[in-house]
Amino acid sequence: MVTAPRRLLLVNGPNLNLLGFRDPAMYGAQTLPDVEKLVAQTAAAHGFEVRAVQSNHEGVLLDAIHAARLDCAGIVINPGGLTHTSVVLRDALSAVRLPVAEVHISDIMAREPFRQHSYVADVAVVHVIGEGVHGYAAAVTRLIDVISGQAEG
Ligand code: CA2
Repeated sequence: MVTAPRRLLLVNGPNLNLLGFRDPAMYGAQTLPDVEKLVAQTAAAHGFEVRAVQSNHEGVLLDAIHAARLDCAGIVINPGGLTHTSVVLRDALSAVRLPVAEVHISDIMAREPFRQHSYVADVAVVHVIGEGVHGYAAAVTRLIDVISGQAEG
């Protein structure tokens, strides 16, 4: 029997390094390190560790996603603006065949029309949208439920 690794990859896309420094009315006051700590603590409560990556460069995100197939059980991702533009990001997530949780801090369905389509949505099994930064914690819990269900099945 092969045991799944108890590790998640957390991916934050372009501009999310600015969390807490700009636009708190839209994205809240917490910083990216706050988000990464919240995700790590939530995962640790379920016995999982987290590898976190944030980049403003699409290729760096693709490389991190590809590497995850070797040692992660699932991916939590807020692709930022790439959500609405990136076929290559979607293809990478699909290719690694890991369960994916898509997170958006804001309610993209209530914003501009160009934000209302996600290229990632149908390759993700968990979607948490518009719950603020706490949505990341909900995504971790729901993703670990999926992973645990797969392990039992
Ligand atoms: O609501 C989300 O989480 C988004 O993924 C955030 C993206 C946006 O393009 C998506 O439509 C929805 C933007 C991330 C930029 O983050 C900033 C944070 C602070 C200040 C400026 C940008």
